Amino acid sequence: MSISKVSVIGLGYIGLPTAAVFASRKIQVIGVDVNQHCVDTINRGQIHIVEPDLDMVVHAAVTEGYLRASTTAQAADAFLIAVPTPFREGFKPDLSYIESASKAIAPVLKKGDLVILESTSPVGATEQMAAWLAEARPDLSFPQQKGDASDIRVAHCPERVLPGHVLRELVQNDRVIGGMTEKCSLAARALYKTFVEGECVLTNARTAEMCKLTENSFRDVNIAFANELSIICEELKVDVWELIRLANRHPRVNILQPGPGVGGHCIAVDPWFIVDSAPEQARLIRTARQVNDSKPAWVIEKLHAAIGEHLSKHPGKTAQEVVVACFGLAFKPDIDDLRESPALEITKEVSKRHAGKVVVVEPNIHTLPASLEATVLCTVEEAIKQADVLLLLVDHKPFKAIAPQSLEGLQIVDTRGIWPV
Ligand code: SAJ
Repeated sequence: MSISKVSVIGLGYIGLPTAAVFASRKIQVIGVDVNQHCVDTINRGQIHIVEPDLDMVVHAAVTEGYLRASTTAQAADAFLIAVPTPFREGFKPDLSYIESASKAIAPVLKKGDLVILESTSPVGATEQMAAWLAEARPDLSFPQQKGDASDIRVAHCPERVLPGHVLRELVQNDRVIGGMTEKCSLAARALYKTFVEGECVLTNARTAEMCKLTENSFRDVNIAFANELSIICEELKVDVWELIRLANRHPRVNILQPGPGVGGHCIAVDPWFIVDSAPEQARLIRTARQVNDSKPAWVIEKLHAAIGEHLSKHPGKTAQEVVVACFGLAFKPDIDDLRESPALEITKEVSKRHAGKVVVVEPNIHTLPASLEATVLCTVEEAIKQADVLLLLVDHKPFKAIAPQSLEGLQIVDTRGIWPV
């Protein structure tokens, strides 16, 4: 099949970089998004999200005429759906964005087109998408009806890029491609091979869906192991950071790092899709989610204990006079992304509960979110100068560079193990 025009539906953290990379290979790309502001921004050659170097690639793609954004679907040879798949009440996956995207592209589909679902999805979502498309276009045939002889090819190809390294990983990572039939897989591979330097490995749609969920659940379970160790070590008075360093010297042990909880839009969400599909069987995966989700409350308890300890060393002082400094709001180090961040949740809770002043250090942002209006954004130096109790939540580079002697005498809760305690 020859692909001269690609349409990417959903211009967020995955869709926009993908659209831009196709365009950088001189393929005509139409990006579609329901958000008018995002469409206008892209058509001006600018971006509405934060990702290193993406602004340059989008700017070049738009000025050279290869990338154009629109709020309505238009005809193309291949459609990539990269819309969100959040969960609703009870951790049930919400496929409504995929349904809307399917209904939006259905009218412009023509014989020979390829439709790829890139959104992280529960097992069976690609088949469901194909069913929605078939319902809207009874004049065309789909793989579930005609197998390899279908008019439309359908595949699932999950994204696996790490925020902050998206442009490099999009090109270099291996891709798992799960077609509804073999011809679907081959068509999708031909498309990705226009820019993917990694291997494109073929499988079926259900395995590809499960593969993506498995990767993120694997990480979640391993982080939960580290988080559980940190809670056990606190009870046993063992330094968990030293413990993990030592255990990792074993050639077949590689424990991840404990933290204040798991944030981001993927690792804290995707395992629930497995739990929802197999609630009886997914015991370990569910428990890992619960362990990681319970970590912020444990950190807040530790902070209260530290405030209590400070007060016991300073008789006559009241909690109102204790200044707490929270270091870091982002969901992981050296990025400015605060969405789904346990550090942000903890800081909000501290600012609500603590009677005294709360200051915040987050070197990657210039203004605090509205939910933290009761706190003050300040520099590392200002925070150390005025605070009595420091709460380290994110291991940003500038925090690792703080000289240990400047922390002497301060009460510290370090959820990342970077400061001497
Ligand atoms: N975290 C820890 N301890 C660790 C590692 C991570 O507490 O040892 C925490 C981080 O602080 C953060 C959260 O986990 O709050 C998630 O961060 P991350 O760097 O592990 O992952 P994400 O969410 O940025 O990206 C993940 C990646 N998946 C895997 O590494 C298996 C990425 O490749 C996926 O493409 C992405 O999810 C996604 O979109 O699904």
